[in-house]
Amino acid sequence: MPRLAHATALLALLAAAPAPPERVEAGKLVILHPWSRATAAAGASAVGYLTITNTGTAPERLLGADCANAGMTMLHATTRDGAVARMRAVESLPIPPGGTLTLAPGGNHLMLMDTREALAPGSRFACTLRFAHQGPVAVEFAVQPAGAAKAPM
Ligand SMILES: [Cu+2]
Repeated sequence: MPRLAHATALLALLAAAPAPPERVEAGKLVILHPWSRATAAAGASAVGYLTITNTGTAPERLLGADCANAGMTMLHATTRDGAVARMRAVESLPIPPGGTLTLAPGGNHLMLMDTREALAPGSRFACTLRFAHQGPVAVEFAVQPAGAAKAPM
C-alpha cells in the first residue's frame, strides 16, 4: 500500500509538472523560447524561431536542425529587396562569442518542409539543433496561433 500511494503521488506530480523548459543550456550556449506557428494541414511548410546566445569565448555556428515531424528542415535567411522579402537557404549562421543569434519573423528562421501533420496551437514538437562545435542539442518548439508575431514571454 505505501508503494501504491507513492506511485499515485508521483503520478500527481507528473500531471502537475510544468511544460518543458523554454530555456536550454548546452555548453556555452543558452537557447531561449523555441516557437513556431500553427499550420492548417499536413504537407505545409512551417517555421522555427528561437534565440541562441553564445556565452563562451569561441565562435559557434548553427548548422541547421533535424525535426522528426518534417521531411526536411532548412536554415533560411530573409533579405529585403525593396518592399519584397526573399528567403534563401544558408549553410550556417554564426554566433560570435558574447553574441546572440536571433531567428525571428522577417529574418533568419528554420523552415520545416513537408510537415507530416498540421501543427496545432498549444502543441509542441521536438527538433535537434546542430552546432559546429557543441554538436546536437535537443529543443522543443511551442506552437503559437497562426498569426503570432513573437514568442510569448
Ligand atoms: Cu523560409
